[in-house]
Amino acid sequence: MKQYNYSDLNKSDIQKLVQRNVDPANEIRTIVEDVIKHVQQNGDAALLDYALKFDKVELEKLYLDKDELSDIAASVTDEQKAALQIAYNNIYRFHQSQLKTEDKVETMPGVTCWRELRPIEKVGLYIPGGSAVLPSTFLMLGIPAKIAGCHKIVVCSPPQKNGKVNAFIAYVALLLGIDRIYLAGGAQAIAAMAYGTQSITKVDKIFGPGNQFVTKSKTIIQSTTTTAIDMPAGPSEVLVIADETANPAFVAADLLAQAEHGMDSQSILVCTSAAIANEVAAELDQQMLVLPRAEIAKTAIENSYIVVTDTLDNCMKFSNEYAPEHLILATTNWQSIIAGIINAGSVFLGNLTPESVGDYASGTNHTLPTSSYSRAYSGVSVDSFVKKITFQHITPEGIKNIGPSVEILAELEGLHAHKNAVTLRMKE
Ligand code: HSO
Ligand code: ZN
Repeated sequence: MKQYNYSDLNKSDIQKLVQRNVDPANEIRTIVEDVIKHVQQNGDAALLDYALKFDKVELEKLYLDKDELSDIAASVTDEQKAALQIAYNNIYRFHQSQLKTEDKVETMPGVTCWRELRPIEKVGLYIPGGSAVLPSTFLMLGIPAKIAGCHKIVVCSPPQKNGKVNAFIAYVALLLGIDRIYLAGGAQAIAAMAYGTQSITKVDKIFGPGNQFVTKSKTIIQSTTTTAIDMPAGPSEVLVIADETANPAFVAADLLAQAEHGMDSQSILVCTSAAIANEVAAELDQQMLVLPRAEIAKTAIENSYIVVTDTLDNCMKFSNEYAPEHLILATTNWQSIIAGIINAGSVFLGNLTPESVGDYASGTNHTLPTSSYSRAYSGVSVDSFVKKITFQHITPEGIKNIGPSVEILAELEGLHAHKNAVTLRMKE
């Protein structure tokens, strides 16, 4: 792995290091715009065309219903079902706690304001089916959508060559009480959920990760339709902060876990000594040898690096500049540095907390802001599936208290109809 000394880096070096692979991707935009247009104009027929063209399967119909999903899910073993159930329960428990009723606030006597949650009515979940099929992502999106109470949950996932979805995806649909999966993938699935087709309902918000085509499609429909998206998504990434109390084998395993996601993934180590860096690098080379996805991990590691500095404080400074999706604090001193975290999607504390537990089953969501968006975005949660509507109520005492100030404010803005709406009520 490439290695840098923090003390040798000036501001612009750091800026270059923390910059993610920005792909101008105009080529991708052109392809995706064509796909979107085709779906907009031809609906289901376009989706069937693309299933043939991109997924290499001739579909008889565009979806799988409950009975078909049950048949497909039959191959899931009891052991696998039990593990999925534990993940389901923990994710459910943690997300359930996010549903909170807020207090009403009397801002002045007779003037009361509050907020109430309402679910986003129609949501679309995109479950990728590319190089790794991720039923865990289905849990991470489906559970908060259910808890929020979204009325319509449209799920799209690309068909496999046999015209079906993977057994685990089918099983998770049944766990979530979702009775239908649409067999559509890529940019076309996003377009279908944003514009609606004969069989797919137009949704209010689309969630889920995907390849560059899916991501581009999400960013385009966000500005051309009334459908919102969860967040801009890029390749997955982890930053590990380690000191001499870290376990180099654990750290190497965490870096590789991230690297195996994709060749464009990034695994960054920021540590307090060159000795730690060397131990981790040696471990990483060893562990890589036996990984089935070593080819992918190797490329990702080539695009990754180590920064060596002398204090945990400097490690945190670099991490906040990088603004990672996942931050692992591989140190027994994690408690003393938590307060210094400014930018991160999800944080893993201490030597026994690998990112993998959050990816699957601790309860936190793994749909997180990448590409330094953790500076301004939060990961997916129940909040992502609800709107918070504000309410206010004024009593006779309230209009007396607040009316005169509003009259003056309306007057100073020259908006006399506004003023009148208050004046008439004050005369009552
Ligand atoms: N690390 C990925 C999530 C995931 N890992 C799914 C395994 N399966 C993005 O946070
Ligand atoms: Zn992962």
